[in-house]
Amino acid sequence: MELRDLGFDCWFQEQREKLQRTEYRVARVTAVNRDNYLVRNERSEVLAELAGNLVFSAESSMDFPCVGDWAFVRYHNYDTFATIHDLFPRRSVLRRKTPGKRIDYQMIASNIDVAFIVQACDFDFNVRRLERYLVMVNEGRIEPVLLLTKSDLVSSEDVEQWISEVRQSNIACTVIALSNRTGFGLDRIRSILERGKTYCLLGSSGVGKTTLLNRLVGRDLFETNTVREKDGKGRHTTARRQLISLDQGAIVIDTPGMRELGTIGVSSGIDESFFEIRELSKKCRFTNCTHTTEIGCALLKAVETGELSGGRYRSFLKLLSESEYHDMSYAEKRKKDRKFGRFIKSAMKHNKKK
Ligand SMILES: Nc1nc2c(ncn2[C@@H]2O[C@H](COP(=O)(O)OP(=O)(O)OP(=O)(O)O)[C@@H](O)[C@H]2O)c(=O)[nH]1
Ligand SMILES: [Mg+2]
Ligand SMILES: [Zn+2]
Repeated sequence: MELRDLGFDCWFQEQREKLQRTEYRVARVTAVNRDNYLVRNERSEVLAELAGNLVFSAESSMDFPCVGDWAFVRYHNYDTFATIHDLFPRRSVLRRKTPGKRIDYQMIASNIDVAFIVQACDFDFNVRRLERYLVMVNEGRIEPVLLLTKSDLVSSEDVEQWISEVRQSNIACTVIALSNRTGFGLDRIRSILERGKTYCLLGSSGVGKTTLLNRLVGRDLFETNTVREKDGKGRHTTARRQLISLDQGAIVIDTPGMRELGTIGVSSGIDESFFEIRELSKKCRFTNCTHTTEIGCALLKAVETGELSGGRYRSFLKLLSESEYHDMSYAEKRKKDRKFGRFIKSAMKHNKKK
């Protein structure tokens, strides 16, 4: 195995030459535990700890290693243990805002090429949630692919219906329906996996992320669990994020099911995920249009004529207000906090009247 097989491509090679940290070796962070890390290089995977300088210079959670990071490390005890001294710049990141008022991010993974957003056909399909994931993925400059699992539990008409709902929402990403049980669709997934590229599995608990990974590995390497009978929800079986190399050369990161995505806190991903709304809004009469009550608002008009679906419009407004909220100062936030609920409510009500 070479570093290239772990995803160390020319971009990282260039960074390495630029940074000139020749006193260190290079390894990829494959798991983050409570007190330590796992790092892998072309030879082996070993436990690692943070070097003091990294701990002391860290200013936020973003400065700590996350799964997928490339790191400058030193090996000890005949290469059985490592210390992490610095991180490579990240080419892409998946992160979400931590719940609560404090503005901090929880890192999900880094240096991902493709994010598989996984939803189960039988209990989990939801376009609005998909849009939230897309904002996060687009903001991280990562290519999204939607996987609809458990196609064996619904009719093929249902699957068609879900896919057309996605298309009606102007979501252009690749959609693959599959069944881990029958194997339907797995060939299509295998055919898009490329050697040396990193893929990340995202989605609610119980949708079959780990089962899919086991199918790709070819044996039951990782623990999976049945979903609860009463609501079909998962049991949060996967407890930590980890990076796995497949025999055919692709790299996959499995993640624990997310309870919620949290507020988005970013606006750049929204523009990409709602590009048709962004285009439309250029036609609003006022450049600072809030798209809620203004005369001459192109969005409100489009909802009225049915050109834009009410659901997608509400979803856009909601994500937009979350991101604006994030960009405000603390004082502004406290003031807006009280108004915020009312704002959303009235925007929704306004739209319902249409
Ligand atoms: N019928 C059917 N069941 C599936 C399919 N994929 C997964 N399952 C079942 O769904 C349950 C949950 O699968 P997991 O792979 O543990 O789900 P997960 O997304 O990894 O869940 P967390 O680790 O909790 O986030 C298991 O009982 C799987 O056997 C599928 O395509 N069809
Ligand atoms: Mg799992
Ligand atoms: Zn407008």
